[in-house]
Order: sequence, then structure tokens, then C-alpha cells
Amino acid sequence: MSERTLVLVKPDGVERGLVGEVISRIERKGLKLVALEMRQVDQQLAEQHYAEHDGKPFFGSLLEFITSGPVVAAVVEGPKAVAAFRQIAGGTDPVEKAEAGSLRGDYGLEVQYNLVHGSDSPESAERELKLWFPDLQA
Ligand code: IDP
Repeated sequence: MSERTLVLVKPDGVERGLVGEVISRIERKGLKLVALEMRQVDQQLAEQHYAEHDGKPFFGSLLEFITSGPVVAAVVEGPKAVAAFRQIAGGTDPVEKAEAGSLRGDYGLEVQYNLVHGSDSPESAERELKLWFPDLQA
């Protein structure tokens, strides 16, 4: 029973040279990469990707951040891939929520600059994968 999730290395992670570290942890966990691409996010994709946060106080700066430099987008597959990558990533706030040993816990300090994105449910994953990789075969 395999599922897929969308993983992003956000602009801060790319800028800091952590792409290899993220991919390495995905692979060490036993998850499989089925697509991988470096991408400059435009305003439209940013708004669609983060639509659920529209109206929140940090929405504007979040869009500015995610469009500020290249991201690496990956489709990651495996049993419970959504939860498995959320575990690898750690909680949203790198200090208050992410545990040491997770990517955010080990490398992050600020809630906005938390290095990676991972879909938060199988339903979100389906929506996000269509948005980011519309041509990918199931
Ligand atoms: P998630 O990425 O752990 O699923 P979400 O709550 O969906 O967390 O938030 C999306 C992204 O918005 C976070 O990863 C982070 O970059 C940013 N963010 C969340 N909360 C805040 C905040 O309070 N201030 C600034 N940025 C935030």
C-alpha cells in the first residue's frame, strides 16, 4: 500500500546547501524518489499552493519567501509516505515544535524559514501533486 507526497526544499534550504541532506534522509528512511526538479516558483503557483493560508497575517511574507529563489520539488513514494516525511521534517516551528533529529529540529530556527514542505495529508498530497506535477503518471 504505497502513497505519494509532495516534498519541497524551500529557498532557504536550497540557499544553505541542504538539498543533499534532505534527499539523503528521504532515501535512508526507505522512501523512493519518483520525480525531482529544481524550480522557480511564480506568484500564481505560490498562491495556489498556500491557498489555505490566504488571509493569515503571514500569508504575504510566505509568498514572498517561497518565490524568493529556486526550490527543489520532489515526489516521494512509499508506505505512509505523507506521515513518514512529516516525521523526517519535524514540526512547523523548528525550535518550539520540531524534535532534534528532524530536519527542522536540526537545521532551523525560525518558523517561516523552516527548510522543507511536506503535504499534511493524503488529500493535500493529491491536490499538491496535481498542481506541481500535472503530467506525472500514477
Ligand atoms: P507545515 O509547513 O508544517 O505544514 P503550515 O501550518 O501549513 O505548516 O504553514 C505553512 C508554512 O507557512 C510553514 O511551513 C511556514 O513556512 C509558514 N508559517 C507557518 N506559520 C507561520 C507563522 O506563524 N509565521 C510565519 N510563517 C509561518
